[in-house]
Amino acid sequence: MVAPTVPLPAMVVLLVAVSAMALVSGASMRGRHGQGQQQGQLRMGFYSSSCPAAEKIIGDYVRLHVRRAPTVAPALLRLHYHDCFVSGCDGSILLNSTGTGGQQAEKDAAPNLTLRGFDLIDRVKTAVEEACPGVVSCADVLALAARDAVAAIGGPSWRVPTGRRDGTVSSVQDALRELPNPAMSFTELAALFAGKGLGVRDLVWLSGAHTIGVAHCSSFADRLYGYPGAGNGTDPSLDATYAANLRQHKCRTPISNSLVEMNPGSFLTFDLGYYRAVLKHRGLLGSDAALVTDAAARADIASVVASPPEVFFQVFGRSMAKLGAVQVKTGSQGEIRKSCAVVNSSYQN
Ligand SMILES: *[C@@H]1O[C@H](CO)[C@@H](O)[C@H](O)[C@H]1NC(C)=O
Ligand SMILES: *[C@@H]1O[C@H](CO)[C@@H](O)[C@H](O)[C@H]1NC(C)=O
Ligand SMILES: *[C@@H]1O[C@H](CO)[C@@H](O)[C@H](O)[C@H]1NC(C)=O
Ligand SMILES: CC(=O)N[C@H]1CO[C@H](CO)[C@@H](O)[C@@H]1O
Repeated sequence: MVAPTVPLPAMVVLLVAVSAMALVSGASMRGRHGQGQQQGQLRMGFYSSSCPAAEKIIGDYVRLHVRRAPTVAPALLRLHYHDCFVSGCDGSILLNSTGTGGQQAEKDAAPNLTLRGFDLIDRVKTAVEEACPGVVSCADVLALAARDAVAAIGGPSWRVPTGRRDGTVSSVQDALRELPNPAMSFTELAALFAGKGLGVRDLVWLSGAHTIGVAHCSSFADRLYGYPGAGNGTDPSLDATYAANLRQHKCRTPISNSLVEMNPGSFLTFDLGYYRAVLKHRGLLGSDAALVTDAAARADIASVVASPPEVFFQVFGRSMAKLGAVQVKTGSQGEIRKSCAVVNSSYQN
């Protein structure tokens, strides 16, 4: 069974629909700065005549697997987010590094080493290829799969207009330059988001994805050990009781590779626990803690925490729709990859 989706008040649904349409045209406007190739537009049901079963094949496959392994949901959400942040939502995160002397792919960038879900996307793509060979892009498969996985654990759903084309380049250097880094300040994060056409509120709401998932100790160990200027080595912006607990139980050494739930106690439930933790200075990553260093962001978070969960679902979904349109390739740009791990010119049967 599909996990129940929370019924949204009619007004909220209307608002989401309106903003999603606005975003689609926003995407095509951004696309016009492209490389002189023919531009298209993302639109709802792009494959409705070329591959009518595509969205159902993807959704059914994802729901089946999320039921068996719910951690697939945070994994796919993170994969889609990383894909969009590095050279746009063009499936480049899915490409393997090429052989000797070849390009080292985004997949192999240090922050990406803990990404999961590649195999699942490859299998979904295979299922879609069986129905309609060479029609549906890997970028769209990933965007739809991430949405369906989050909805399948009872999280929000959002509109995913399709028509993304796949990129042919994946570069570890681009990944290191474009990906947010957990140690960035609020200003640095906001600037990075602005470079992608995303606002400060998108930064705040997309961070809400940390309500599901886990983080390796190594990604926040600098806040627990040897923090610059802190006599006891602990980042003073981290709640002291929580910090002591982490050092004693979860992350006993700075190089510990243990996993810690980013929303302790409900890391597979899309709820307000993450924002409550952040307000109590219990956000794990430096970038989580950074959110409450900005007064407006802190007020936004407090307001969502005080509201019914549907409000978080609505703002999160709206920002996800925006993220999914970042620097997309459309029209005749890019290609429709046959296998998500390799570009068409390297594809071998
Ligand atoms: C570390 O020291 C600071 C003051 O220098 C204090 O505010 C904080 O609570 C201490 N943290 C821990 C984990 O002891
Ligand atoms: C990519 O390769 C597949 C299989 O050969 C083909 O169906 C598809 O049209 C190709 N796409 C592009 C844009 O070259
Ligand atoms: C991509 O890399 C993965 C992991 O190294 C490997 O299992 C897979 O076979 C590769 N896919 C292709 C199409 O080369
Ligand atoms: C664990 C790990 O490999 N961390 C690396 C993540 O990437 C940054 C660069 O963005 C490196 O400095 C870290 O060492």
